[in-house]
Amino acid sequence: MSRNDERFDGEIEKPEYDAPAGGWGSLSGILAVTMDAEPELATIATLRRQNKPGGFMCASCAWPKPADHAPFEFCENGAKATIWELTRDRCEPEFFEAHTVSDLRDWSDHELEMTGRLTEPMRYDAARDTYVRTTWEEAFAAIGSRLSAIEPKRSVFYASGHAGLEASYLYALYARLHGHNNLPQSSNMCHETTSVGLKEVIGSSVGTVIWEDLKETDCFFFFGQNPGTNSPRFLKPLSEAKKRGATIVTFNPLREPGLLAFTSPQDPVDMLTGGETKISDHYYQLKAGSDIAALTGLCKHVLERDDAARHTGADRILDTAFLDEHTTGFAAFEAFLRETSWEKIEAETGLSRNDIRQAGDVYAKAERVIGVYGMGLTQHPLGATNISMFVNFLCMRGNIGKLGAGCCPVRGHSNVQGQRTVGISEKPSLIPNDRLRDLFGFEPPMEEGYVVTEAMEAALAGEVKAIVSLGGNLCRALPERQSVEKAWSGMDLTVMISTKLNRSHLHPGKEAYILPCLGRAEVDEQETGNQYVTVEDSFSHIHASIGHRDPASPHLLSELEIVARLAKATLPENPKVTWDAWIADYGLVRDLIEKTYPDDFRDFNARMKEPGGFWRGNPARERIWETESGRAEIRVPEKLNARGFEETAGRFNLITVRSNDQFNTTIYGYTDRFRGIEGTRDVVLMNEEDIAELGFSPGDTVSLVNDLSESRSTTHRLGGLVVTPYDVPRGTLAGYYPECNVLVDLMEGDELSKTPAYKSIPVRVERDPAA
Ligand SMILES: Nc1nc2c(c(=O)[nH]1)N[C@H]1C(S)=C(S)[C@@H](COP(=O)(O)OP(=O)(O)OC[C@H]3O[C@@H](n4cnc5c(=O)[nH]c(N)nc54)[C@H](O)[C@@H]3O)O[C@H]1N2
Ligand SMILES: Nc1nc2c(c(=O)[nH]1)N[C@H]1C(S)=C(S)[C@@H](COP(=O)(O)OP(=O)(O)OC[C@H]3O[C@@H](n4cnc5c(=O)[nH]c(N)nc54)[C@H](O)[C@@H]3O)O[C@H]1N2
Ligand SMILES: [Mo]
Repeated sequence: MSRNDERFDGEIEKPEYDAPAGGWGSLSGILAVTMDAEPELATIATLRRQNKPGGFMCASCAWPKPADHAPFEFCENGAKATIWELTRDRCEPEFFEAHTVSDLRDWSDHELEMTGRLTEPMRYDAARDTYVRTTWEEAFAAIGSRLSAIEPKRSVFYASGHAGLEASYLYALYARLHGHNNLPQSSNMCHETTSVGLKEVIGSSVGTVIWEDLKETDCFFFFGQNPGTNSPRFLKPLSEAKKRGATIVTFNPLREPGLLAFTSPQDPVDMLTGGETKISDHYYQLKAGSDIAALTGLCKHVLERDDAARHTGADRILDTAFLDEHTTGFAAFEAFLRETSWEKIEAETGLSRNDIRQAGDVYAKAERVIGVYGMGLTQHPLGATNISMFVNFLCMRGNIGKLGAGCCPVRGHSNVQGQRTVGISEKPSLIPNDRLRDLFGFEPPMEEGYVVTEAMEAALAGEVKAIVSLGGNLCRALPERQSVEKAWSGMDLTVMISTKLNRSHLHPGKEAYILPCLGRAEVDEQETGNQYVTVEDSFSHIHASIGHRDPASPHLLSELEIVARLAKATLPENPKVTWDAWIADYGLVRDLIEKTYPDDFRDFNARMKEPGGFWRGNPARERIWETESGRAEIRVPEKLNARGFEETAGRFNLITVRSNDQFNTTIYGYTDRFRGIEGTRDVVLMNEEDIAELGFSPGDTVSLVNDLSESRSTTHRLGGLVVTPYDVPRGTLAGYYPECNVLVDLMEGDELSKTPAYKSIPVRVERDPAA
């Protein structure tokens, strides 16, 4: 039996390195961080309030918060994020006195974060190469005067998906009042492929699924999303769906234990008996980047079954009513499916046609299918084509806009989707400029701003002089670390609004500030009392969040106050722009959001505390298609794989993934419990046959070299990686993000949205010289 015939439709075999996701393993995972970061007992009380009405919304991922919540409505990683934020460790001005910035560059990302919460505003002193304590007044005045001296379009205001809707709305307003649309966001590295690609084909830039659908669906298809690690609260509705008979089919090059089995830490019986729910019924390990071909195969099989049904007079397999009434382009797609041979599909995916047919049968039998995807589809040169193919697949049986069905991109940061909703966008065409004009009496800038990779390229070319970063850690998150660090330190001004120390602080511009802010679980006391903030989850539900904890330091300001005071120090006075009143009462900002986006935010202040949040609606869910054609657009893919390079001998496709002991560039520890990797992140996961063919042995130390980077000024190379045998298809390698980012080309990304190709990295493997 070939490896690709491996199925999980009988008894599930547990990978030997794994215990089910959730369960005791997840509790011990939390405990490991707990012991590291020494939380107070009060932290446990805080965890009880997480993701519940009257409490605060998790600062980790954007997975929705249900109305009917469990006693503990958090997961291993949400708990880690909270404990991490509420650490007792402090990174105080005295710390910086003892360490120059150059010295700190030798520290690991983990060590930097472990210094604890930042407590006071800091200014970089170039003469001493260290950050020194400053006052908020000095910081705002200096930053304001520096920014107003730079031509507006030479500044960039980045946001990393954490800050609430109120601060984000004001941040976007600040940029536009200043005169630019340089508002890149973390989704530029993430689901921008969805924002642009999904929008083109169904008219919605966000997913169409909500909680009700999870409860009604018969079947999930997972493409390139890893819930066990990245959205663990998803495992609960998944195992509930399984218990009522739903089927789960997964396409992923790696066998991800979190997609195989789950034990609910909320279920005492499961916990005591070790009872576990099998997650995926079928698991197909396709070659990285071959989803277009796999989806072509699935659609081809559906078409072939429909042909057979027509022949025998049985019920049609295609939802012809949906295709006729709601889509355009199906005829060309049908011709493409007939022309594309199974041989080609097998060669691209490494899967057999029988496997794909088996998955296609599951699809054809299910009445209501939810398609779930994540970074495995978005972070490729043809990421947008991946998504349009995924939509084609769903459309064939009318699986968009009906109960229990739909398209479910799983978003990353807790408010990444919401920040886009309230105006953090580099595209003026997405902004209600007329309303901004009326509300604030100014002429909004119409020149399109930079996405985040373009901003770095422009900085390298000397065209961007200043960056303000509302959260985030671009020096680690972006590709080509070597170039990004250079871009950062070449700027006139770098301003980081942060909770913890990270590498981006260590490449200061000529003038540089660290502005420490409150975390989401902390009290945000203003003139009118403790303030609520709001966030939007992956299902477009808006939730209020309020902190109860004492701030980590009396000097911290909220993100909203920092943004508003920066703006006030930068911009000329405008009677319609009342920063101080907005700082005093965030409810006034919500009124502005409602006036700017009346359809989405009707009765915002009244509705924000609804259990489960309020839904801001989605026309595509009602089968109203806000596309150019007014229909869902079925498109023919131009290629069968999403890679931007040819497969040649010795060239591998490296994908970069997350461990369950990290949140993006924040490294909690060195245990990837699910994948059975302990004590290091410097590994390259390889198929055993590839290891043997290259003449390596497990445990050897190798370098990865970007196979196409020689034509550029710097060769992208990363050494010191330990060869680790893993269940991954031949030709595909996996390594950790962010360590592998030096290997990714800054400007190699999705053709439509420019999302970096973090899952399509052409590399060759070289033996490291003996140490
Ligand atoms: N604990 C934790 N939670 C997080 C984060 C975190 O770092 N840690 N990050 C947050 C953020 S910002 C985001 S965007 C999300 C990301 O969450 P995910 O979308 O799950 O992202 P990844 O872990 O990057 O990759 C997902 C999966 O894609 C698979 N994959 C790689 N290449 C391909 C391919 O070509 N085809 C297919 N079908 N699959 C492929 C990988 O094997 C992996 O299982 O998680 C959020 N939640
Ligand atoms: N190779 C590779 N690279 C990738 C990816 C990949 O899959 N592979 N994924 C990409 C994706 S999906 C994303 S979203 C980006 C992430 O890119 P970013 O969003 O830029 O990075 P984060 O690691 O999430 O940012 C962490 C920092 O945010 C600050 N922070 C934490 N909480 C708060 C808060 O509440 N407020 C404020 N103001 N600051 C806070 C802390 O200082 C912390 O150090 O990385 C991308 N990079
Ligand atoms: Mo993300």
